Amino acid sequence: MQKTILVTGATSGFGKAIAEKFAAEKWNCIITGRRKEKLDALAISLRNSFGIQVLPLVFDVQDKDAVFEQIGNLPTEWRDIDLLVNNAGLALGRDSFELASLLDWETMIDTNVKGVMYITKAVLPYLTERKKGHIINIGSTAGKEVYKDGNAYCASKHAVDALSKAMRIDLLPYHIKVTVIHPGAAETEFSLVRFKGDENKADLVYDGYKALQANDIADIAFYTASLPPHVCINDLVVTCVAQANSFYLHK
Ligand code: NDP
Ligand code: 8X3
Repeated sequence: MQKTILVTGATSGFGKAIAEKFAAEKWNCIITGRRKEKLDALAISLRNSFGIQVLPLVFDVQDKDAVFEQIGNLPTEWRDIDLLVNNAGLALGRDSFELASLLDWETMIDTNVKGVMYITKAVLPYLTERKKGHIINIGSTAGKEVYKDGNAYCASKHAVDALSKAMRIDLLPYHIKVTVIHPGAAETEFSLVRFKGDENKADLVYDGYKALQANDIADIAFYTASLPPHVCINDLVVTCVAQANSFYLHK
């Protein structure tokens, strides 16, 4: 039977690569993001390249009403979701605690933490009803160690780590797998967003070593989702070979 993935934040980076990987493996895809043109272009490309069904949903994961409206009213044929990937997220700024912007902090918490909670709550009825399913949350090495000037972003990813543990425990009776993947530095639009469009600052992050690529995370997500029904990878930290953790990156 053809399977269905719902991946948030599919307009770029990990989310786009994950949608492309699962589509290539003939999964039907529900893809979400705020940038409609990018989402529609991806939907067309996935349908044309892989002959699968694609449902693009444009909304902001911070908008609780929009999340429950869009996910709660999925067409019947899209409700048998096998895999939810909570990927949408961002960092904004890299400033010391006393200097960092409150608005940036709120956006990170609202997106990375509350967004994951809203999406998961909205999707769960479809999984619990069938007593099966898999949730993959995208955490970060920033959710394992707090680094200087990482404050609210690190806190948000520690929250994703804790929420993943909580989901795994509470969802045991429903046979729902919960995996959290914690990538280290990866070359996507992440740093461009973090540094608010400053390409020089963003490029510097990936200068002097080969960072993780979006496809690496997509391959890992697919492997994680391809294991037998009784096997669940709970917690997976992945960095490029130049990086040991949040503190040590050899350039
Ligand atoms: P990108 O910036 O390339 O992609 C982020 C995606 O999230 C985009 O599709 C964006 O879509 C979506 N998104 C952001 N905010 C919202 C929102 N409020 N509502 C809906 N969608 C949103 O970055 P990555 O692919 O690198 O990031 C994906 C995840 O991986 C994030 O959670 C990030 O924290 C995490 N991560 C990234 C690492 C890295 O070094 N790149 C390392 C570890 C973890 P749109 O703008 O269209 O809404
Ligand atoms: C993204 C990786 O090191 O910038 O989560 O926090 S890092």
